[in-house]
Amino acid sequence: MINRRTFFSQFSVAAAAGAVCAAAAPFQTPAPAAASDRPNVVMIYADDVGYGDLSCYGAYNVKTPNLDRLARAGIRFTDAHSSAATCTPSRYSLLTGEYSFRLSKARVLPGDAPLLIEPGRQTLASIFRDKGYRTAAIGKWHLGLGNGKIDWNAEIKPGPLELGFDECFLIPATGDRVPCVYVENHKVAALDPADPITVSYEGPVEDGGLTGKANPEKLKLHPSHGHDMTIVNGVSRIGYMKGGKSALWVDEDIADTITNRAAAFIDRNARSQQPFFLYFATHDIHVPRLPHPRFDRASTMGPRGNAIAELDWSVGQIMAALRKHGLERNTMVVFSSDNGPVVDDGYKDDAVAKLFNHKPAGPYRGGKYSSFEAGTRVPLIVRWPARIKGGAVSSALVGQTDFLKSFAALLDVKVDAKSAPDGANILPALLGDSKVGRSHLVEQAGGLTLRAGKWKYIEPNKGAKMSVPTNTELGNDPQPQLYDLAADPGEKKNMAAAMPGKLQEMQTVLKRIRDGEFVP
Ligand code: NG6
Ligand code: CA
Repeated sequence: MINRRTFFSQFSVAAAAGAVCAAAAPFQTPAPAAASDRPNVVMIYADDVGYGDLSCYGAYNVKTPNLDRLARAGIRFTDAHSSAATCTPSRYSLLTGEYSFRLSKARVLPGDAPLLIEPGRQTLASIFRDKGYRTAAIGKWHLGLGNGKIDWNAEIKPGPLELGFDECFLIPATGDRVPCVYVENHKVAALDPADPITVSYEGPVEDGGLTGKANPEKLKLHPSHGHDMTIVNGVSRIGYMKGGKSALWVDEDIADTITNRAAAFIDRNARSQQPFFLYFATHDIHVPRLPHPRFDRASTMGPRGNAIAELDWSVGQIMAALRKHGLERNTMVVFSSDNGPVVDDGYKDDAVAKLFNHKPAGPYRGGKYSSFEAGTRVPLIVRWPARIKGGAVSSALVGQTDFLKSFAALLDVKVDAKSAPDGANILPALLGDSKVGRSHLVEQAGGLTLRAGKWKYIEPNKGAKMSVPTNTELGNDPQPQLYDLAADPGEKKNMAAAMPGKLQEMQTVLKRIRDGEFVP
């Protein structure tokens, strides 16, 4: 380990060298820099991208050259997991290192929910900030804001700034939930005080605008299920709002807006030679899928495929921003997704009809919302040329819940005894030094599932077997399910009856974890 002073001087030398390169020839590859133990870290967290949605994971009908390059220069993980099969709980675990099932409120949140994470708690961001990094959250948040009922026209806090981020520029919840405005630090960006915002999830707001339900003729994108409330930019949303006209986002520009913000954050810190942690949470490829029209022909799959291409473009822009400053080699770039894929998630965007031979979940069963593997098995790519040998594929079992402890290990930060109770330090796996990650991992969808090596146990659950609107096999069954993922990655053969000993072992471990024990 090098000490902090050595690190900062190394950083400065590398950054200064980069700055010179940038002035002379912006895209020249800088001279190799030694790996610092405190690299810049950019975490690109995509939304609803399935295991099979990138070309480096076997996608058809869309190409993801920037992500493929990332994988070629880094490690591509084949058994990486979000903590849950939906967004809010996965993000909760990513930032806190705690399994989301422990907090019953950690479910898909409405757009006016209070902040889920307790301010002052150690988070993925605070460990970087405490180590002298500049930290930013840019893009989708969906972890709630404020203490109670939010007044969108006043200071909105607590939020990311109270959780270890120095700055933020947010989509407060999701693209399909009101309010359809960006929150910058503690305020709605570009809000005209003369046109205040009202938000309601209980019912239409008085004198509110048109809704998808009453005025479908005003829509440019129609809902297939739900999503029939306030119309913003020709798209009906979940929830009701009025006002804030100057602040409303344009869906087609979201990727440009947040990507430019992210690149500007990199620029600013590179210029001031300040190490940084960027949490860049894309809106792509969540619904409503309205990528910029320049991506209209980027895939043959319509908006869902084009949104994947747009996501890939964003990744390319981030990499270009790093390269411009000579920071590409000594920045650790992590790419992953918050849950598995869904094809029809509530808008008639042709995604089902234009799937052709593309398999969003790759070889896995289920998808977003599901206890089957595709619910949480997501792409994970880690690239850091100064430290990681490129072109590797790792089958280590790793969870996003483990990032906090792993980065704390990288930065040599002490994690408080109560923090990140379910996270393991899997840094050696993330850096490719070890082929092994965790031996046990809990995943959350309808109920809980436990992975132990190749074994997967899905606890009995009385929930529906299918989500009809999204056409997803949810993995719920009143009987226990046990699968051998090595022999049966598609979870077709339930071994529970044939292997009562293994079943009981899995049940016992899951109970211990549920009761609060840390089982790595
Ligand atoms: C569902 C929405 C879906 C999506 C999801 C959250 C309907 C009918 N469906 O309730 O469109 O917004 O919530 O997605 O409203 S997530 O990726 O943020 O978890
Ligand atoms: Ca999601």
